[in-house]
Amino acid sequence: MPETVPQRPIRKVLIANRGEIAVRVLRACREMGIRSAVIYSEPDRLGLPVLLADEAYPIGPAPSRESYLRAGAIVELAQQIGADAIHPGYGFLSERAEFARLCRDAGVTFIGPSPEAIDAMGSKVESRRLMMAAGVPVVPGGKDPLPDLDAAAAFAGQLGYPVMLKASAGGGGKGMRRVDTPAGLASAYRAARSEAGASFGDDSVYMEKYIVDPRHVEIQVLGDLYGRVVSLGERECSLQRRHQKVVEEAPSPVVTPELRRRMGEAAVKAASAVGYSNAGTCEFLLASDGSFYFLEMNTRLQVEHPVTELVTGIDLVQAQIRVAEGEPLGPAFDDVQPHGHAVEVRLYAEDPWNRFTPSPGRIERLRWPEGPGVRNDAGVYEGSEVSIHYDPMLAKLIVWAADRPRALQKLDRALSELRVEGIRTNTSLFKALLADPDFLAGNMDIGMLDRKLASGELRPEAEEEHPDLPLLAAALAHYERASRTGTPASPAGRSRWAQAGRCGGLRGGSWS
Ligand code: MV4
Repeated sequence: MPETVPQRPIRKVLIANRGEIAVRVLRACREMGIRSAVIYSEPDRLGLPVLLADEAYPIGPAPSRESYLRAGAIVELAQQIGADAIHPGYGFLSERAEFARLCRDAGVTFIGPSPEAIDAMGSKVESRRLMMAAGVPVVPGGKDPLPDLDAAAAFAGQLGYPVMLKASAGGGGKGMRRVDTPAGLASAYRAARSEAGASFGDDSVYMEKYIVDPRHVEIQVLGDLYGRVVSLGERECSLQRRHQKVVEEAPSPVVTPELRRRMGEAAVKAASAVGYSNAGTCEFLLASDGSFYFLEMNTRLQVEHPVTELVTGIDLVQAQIRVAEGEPLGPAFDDVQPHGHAVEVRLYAEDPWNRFTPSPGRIERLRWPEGPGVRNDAGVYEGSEVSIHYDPMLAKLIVWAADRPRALQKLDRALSELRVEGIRTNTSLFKALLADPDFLAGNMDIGMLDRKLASGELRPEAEEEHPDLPLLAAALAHYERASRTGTPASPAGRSRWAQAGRCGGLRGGSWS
């Protein structure tokens, strides 16, 4: 029986975020009959969340510090407008224990884990220690920060090279150094300490065995307020560029039902060890021999949550709201297994062939992919200004099909429908990946994308076919026929390209 006092009913949610995730959350609210309110910064005043939410409140100028990170002002706003809960989305305030604590103190439900759980998973050495005690496999290595270089050398000798130095306080790759030989240790040790100090205000580092060419596989968990935690299966997230995920999929091409069960069990143990509730993700390194190691837990909803939604049929945002309201996880969450295959690509306003330079500006024309099995979680629309102030992710394109080859075909088809004019996007990188034999075979590791980008093997040929060539040809054929006969071409054209040429190309647009 539930022991915790039920939370207040959630009738209105304040969404403390922007872009596609604010839209994602307000959609869940509307489907549940819950009012949604968003905050917005000055450059976001015409953003999609403002257009779609029930209520919208200005929160400050462009810099996040003066807008989306104003924890106190956001909680006060929630109280003023009578919001029962705050959804933090991802990034911004989503993993700040102080913010969750402010919400709690103000009597506003934080749609996420407790501040204690966020804190427990926030420190690398702390969470490692907790996980070891709970019997969750972690990468072989130290329990404590290294006191000095001599201790580092001794410990590396024990572990065997290569080793990895990591910031005790941090995560996400800051203050991290790979060391291959004793000769490289001193400089790596100094560099890791100084980077850790600059990034986290704590320059202590610890050491792990370096895992060579692993995959990044993460497990989605969900916990209720009564101590029940379930696994919703894995996501394969190995395709990353400099720690930025580019493509994610579920299930992983290499995870068997048996491995899924063991990784799920480890993730549930990890979450349970810190009294976790709400949605969270346990990141693992999966080595080529099938061994896996807990890395860290992300105590928030993640960008790539839709692939899990598509293979489980569970609406994660609705589930977050329900458990935050005090609803126990029901039988629908017993032994959830993936069905079919989902792939997500992150569409960015950036030039993948020019050092991924951001490409801000106005989206002059936009045609989204549609049709069977295609989901588009976008934060922009035709006419939107993509500002330099925030992450340049425009949308997430997610496809579902019965199996991986069909999902990749569907992604290819969806990308062929996508047109964005006015800014550059990374679409051609996805096209290149869809022609890559390793990606098609599901052979990937965390370094694969960076290696392929460095070698230039993904770069498309200069004389690659222009997607609108058929349209241009149709327009040309139309003019030629018109000039031969002296009359406009017949409206009943044989080819759909010719029709398209008449309908769009001849009016001055390059595509329709
Ligand atoms: C590692 C590792 C290999 N061995 N630890 C990168 C970010 C941080 N979350 C942990 N990271 C890694 N830790 C050991 N002992 C390789 C990485 C790593 C990585 C991990 C997940 C996803 C992408 C990555 C890219 C480079 C390195």
